[in-house]
Amino acid sequence: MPANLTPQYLEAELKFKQAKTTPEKIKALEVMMAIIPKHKGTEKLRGQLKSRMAKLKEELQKRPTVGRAEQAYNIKREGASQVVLLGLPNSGKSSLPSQITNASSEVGHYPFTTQKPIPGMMKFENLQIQLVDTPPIQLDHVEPGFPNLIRNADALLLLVDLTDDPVFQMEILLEELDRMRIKAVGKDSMPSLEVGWVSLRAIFVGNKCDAKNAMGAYQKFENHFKDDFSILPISAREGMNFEELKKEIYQILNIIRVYTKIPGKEADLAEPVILKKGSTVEDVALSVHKDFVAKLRYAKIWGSGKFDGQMVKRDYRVSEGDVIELHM
Ligand SMILES: Nc1nc2c(ncn2[C@@H]2O[C@H](COP(=O)(O)OP(=O)(O)OP(=O)(O)O)[C@@H](O)[C@H]2O)c(=O)[nH]1
Ligand SMILES: [Mg+2]
Repeated sequence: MPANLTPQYLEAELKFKQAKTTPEKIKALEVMMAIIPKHKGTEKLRGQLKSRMAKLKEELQKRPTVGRAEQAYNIKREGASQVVLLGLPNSGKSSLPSQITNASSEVGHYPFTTQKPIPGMMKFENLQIQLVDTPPIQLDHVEPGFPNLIRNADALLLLVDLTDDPVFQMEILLEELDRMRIKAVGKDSMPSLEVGWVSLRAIFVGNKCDAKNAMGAYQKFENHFKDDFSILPISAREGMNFEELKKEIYQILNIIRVYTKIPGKEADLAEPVILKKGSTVEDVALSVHKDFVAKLRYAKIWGSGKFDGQMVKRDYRVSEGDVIELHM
């Protein structure tokens, strides 16, 4: 008997194949299991999905044993996204989170002040974004666990000191990332890479723009990289350009915020549902409750629809700011 899989199922399967982490895979598999047509022709496949799920859950339990140094690099994700801050010694990495997050990293006028990554939460409008301060990137040494922390980030802030040849600093950073098989990319380009490589969106930040001659150095730095990357001067110490920086961070994360409402009630605009750009009504349902996906019949939408309260199907792509009423 043919399996007769629906387009929704095939789409869910594609998401499963694209999932990078075990929790992401589990989430995608849950959707597949919920929406797979339940008839004789899919019996075998349903069995396979079940055992795959069991294996994934086992994998999640069986955390590999890691050394203490490596453990320090295992930063629990919190908030809408995780952004990792990278730079050479003394570039001012720790000065930034001390000012724009709830965490405080030690700031020192000497290099190698920061010895392990320190997460903090940065508020942007109605969102909390995690910013992770890190020990400096070194030329000849990488702490175990550091490459993984970077690879798993949603985006990077590459920070250079404008008082000390910023173009050269950035070239070193990019080279070190290359050695970890990480490709920093700008807003638009997501190149296809060889197996084992990851590409991560990055913002180039020139710090210490308050210092003498820093803006001259910034001009050169900007001219050198502006075709490919978003670039911004800041002063972590004096608090210059923080609002622009936060906006740039949100832009590069490739996420959207939508809001759900119950019929007859207003949406709570303080509680966004955070989704990847390109997500559908079905993804909205999944993020509210996994059982909703199978039961979902249609949604009504305010915002990107042709008119307020337009009825849309589960594969409708939602946009930033949409208000969505799910109907079961
Ligand atoms: N003028 C100026 N100095 C800054 C600025 N940001 C940081 N500094 C100074 O740069 C030095 C290093 O700052 P940190 O924030 O500790 O730098 P870091 O990159 O975390 O250093 P490591 O942890 O050692 O890698 C300190 O003396 C800071 O006061 C800035 O915006 N302007
Ligand atoms: Mg530091």
